[in-house]
Amino acid sequence: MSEQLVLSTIQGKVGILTLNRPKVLNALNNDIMLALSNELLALEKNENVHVIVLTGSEKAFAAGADISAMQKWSYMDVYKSDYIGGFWETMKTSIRKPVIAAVSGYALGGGCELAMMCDLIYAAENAKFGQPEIKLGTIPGLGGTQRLTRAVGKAKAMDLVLTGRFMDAQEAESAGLVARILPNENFLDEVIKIADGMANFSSPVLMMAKQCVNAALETTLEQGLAYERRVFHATFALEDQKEGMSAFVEKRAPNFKNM
Ligand code: CO8
Repeated sequence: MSEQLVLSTIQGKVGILTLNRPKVLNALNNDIMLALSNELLALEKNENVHVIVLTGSEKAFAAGADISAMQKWSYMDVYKSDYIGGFWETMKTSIRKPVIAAVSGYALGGGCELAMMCDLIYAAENAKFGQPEIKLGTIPGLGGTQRLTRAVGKAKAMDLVLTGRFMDAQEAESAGLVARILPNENFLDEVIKIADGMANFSSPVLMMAKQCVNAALETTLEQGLAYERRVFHATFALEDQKEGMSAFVEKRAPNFKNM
């Protein structure tokens, strides 16, 4: 039987997807990206899941696109493949629940780009980020020059892309790529604990909050503020807003119904 490329498990209201090509440090190819798309869509449809965590192994989140597969590709092969570009379409249009990248070890090339497609990144102390494509005679092709520049600014993005050097977790956090660093020990459990905290809030409000933060990168400030205000108004149509504010006033824990 062929190995499952992406493992999917559910803990409480958190769906956990684990990239599973450990022998090649989770190098990304068409099959693994397709499997990841399918598993993400399944978790998105599952009403019991409120937050999704995407992770790899202790040694590697993902060490990039599969170089052995790409080695002999012609222009037409690479033009036709666009496998992770297609994956981004799924993330952007179909996945409304928050997706957390839990990065332990290497997140390089397409691996770093995959982590940046998620809504936020938590890094283990041993995490290493980079866009080393320059060493292979090519450039980042899945957002590395764009999302990295937005996350860490032009100077550092230029430095990383032109030298191909790796950035450790500390540097990635101070540069703004990573939301938090967590100890290597029990790293995934700690990320799941944080995800579980989010997952106990109202699911529709989580989705609205994610959508608004993401809009900040796509709009002018005025457009973004107007959009946020409209979505803020919309939360007042939810029972969960009534419940959240009533619970505060009545000094009790809220019981969100996700509606
Ligand atoms: N592709 C294929 N195999 C890989 C990859 C990869 N990206 N990374 C590691 N492997 C394999 C190695 O070949 C090795 O296999 P084997 O045991 O059969 O020799 C195994 O994984 C373990 O790797 P190492 O022995 O090299 O482990 P080390 O601990 O010595 O080194 C590194 C770890 C530093 C991560 C090293 O493996 C490395 O530099 N890897 C390549 C990193 C890289 O260059 N990534 C960028 C790839 S290009 C890319 O991502 C472009 C994205 C755009 C794609 C667009 C598609 C349409």
